Amino acid sequence: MLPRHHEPIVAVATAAGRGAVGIVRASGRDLALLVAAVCGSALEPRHATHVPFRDASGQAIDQGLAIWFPAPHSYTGEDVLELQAHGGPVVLQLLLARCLEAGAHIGMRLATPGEFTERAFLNDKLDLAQAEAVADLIDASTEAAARSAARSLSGAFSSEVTSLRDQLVALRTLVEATLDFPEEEIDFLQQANARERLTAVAAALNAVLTQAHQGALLRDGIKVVIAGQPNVGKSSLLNALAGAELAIVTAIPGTTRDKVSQTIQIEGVPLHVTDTAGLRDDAPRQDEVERIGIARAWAEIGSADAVLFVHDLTRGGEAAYEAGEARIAERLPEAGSRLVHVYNKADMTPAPPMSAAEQGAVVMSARTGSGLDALRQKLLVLAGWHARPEGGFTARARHVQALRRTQAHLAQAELVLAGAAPALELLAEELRLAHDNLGEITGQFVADDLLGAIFANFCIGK
Ligand SMILES: Nc1nc2c(ncn2[C@@H]2O[C@H](COP(=O)(O)OP(=O)(O)O)[C@@H](O)[C@H]2O)c(=O)[nH]1
Ligand SMILES: [Mg+2]
Repeated sequence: MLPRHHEPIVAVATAAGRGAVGIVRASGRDLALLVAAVCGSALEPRHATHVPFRDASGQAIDQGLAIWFPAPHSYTGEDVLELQAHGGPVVLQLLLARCLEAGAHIGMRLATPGEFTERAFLNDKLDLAQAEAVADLIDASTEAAARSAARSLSGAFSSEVTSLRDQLVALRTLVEATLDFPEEEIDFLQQANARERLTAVAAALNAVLTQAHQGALLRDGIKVVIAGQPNVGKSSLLNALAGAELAIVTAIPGTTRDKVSQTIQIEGVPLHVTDTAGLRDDAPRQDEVERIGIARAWAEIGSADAVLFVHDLTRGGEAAYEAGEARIAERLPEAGSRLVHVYNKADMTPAPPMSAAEQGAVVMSARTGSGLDALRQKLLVLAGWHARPEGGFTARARHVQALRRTQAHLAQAELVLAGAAPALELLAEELRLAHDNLGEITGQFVADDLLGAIFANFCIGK
């Protein structure tokens, strides 16, 4: 039996549903017989040929373009056959079934999600960061995210990582060579400028980390929760940010019960904004639904990257309202960096002077839209976004974490080297660990279960 990664696979590569064109794609080590069976004859490599796609009895299922990519010049590095048929679900299922049947003698099976790209990775067509960029490009929720993913796919991120790795390898070679000649070790390292070189790698790594963090933001965005007492204008704020009437707005307290979420984009950064039920502890006892809504609101707040605490300017001074504000403030976690005070309904009444704690608060009106731009900018700052010229790449949280671990090992290495009598074994070990962590990004060193987790999130047929 063939190992899983060598079994021939087939899948519908286009999205489910009706379309002008639908594609069935097969990949495997030797698909020549499959081509002959389905297309009626051999095909010229990498040429589009118009052929009838035949079933086992020789009848045409459909006709369309067939493209034959013999190994190794294909997406996966194996033989690949692409059939471009009419994009109807039934036609494509028939073609898929036909490929399974015609390839049964070589063990043809359905591809799992991302399996074509996984093969491309295993056959060195792409490194792991590039393979991940394929999925990120497909899943991109904003134009900026798509452009950055395309740059990662073309290797912009990988080449930064590779350059770091080359510098690290040179340093490791130097240190390991020194280990073999203990009598001259320190002189040797000094002459080779080991310290300066290490500082230079660490600085280059910091720059890549900053970029990767921005790239991860573009891909993943941040989670923003709108919270506050009933009727302060939370749902109106969500609608204003989204530019659409998503959440129900009424003058009745307790209108929003379940959470309403929407992804909006600001300068290309996706923000996943959730409107919640108004927080109050005097919700009518019999109103089970509202009480569950409030519990959910607190859960959302707990997992948010940023919380917009909305206040109603028209009700300042009302005793019950002020008491409610104080109770919420008490329970908000880590008030501070993640919390933005938003004073709403500025169209009704002038804003009072802000206390020192509320400097940086936003005064706005969900009704007129005043103050919304300031709030958007505030959210970008909270997200950690730095507007920058074109040229960024997408990255994932996984990459950012690997870079942080690399950074920590380099910092350790710098500490060791700064000592009067540096322990060179320790230095060598920190450099090795830094190298390993860096290698996880491009997939040089990577565990099988991590690979499985990465490709499981792809579409089938990709
Ligand atoms: N004048 C004025 N009214 C607002 C503003 N924002 C919301 N409202 C009104 O306040 C009431 C409660 O709004 P809503 O968004 O449902 O508040 P929520 O309970 O916090 O979600 C509604 O009658 C809105 O029309 C605003 O900026 N100005
Ligand atoms: Mg509401």
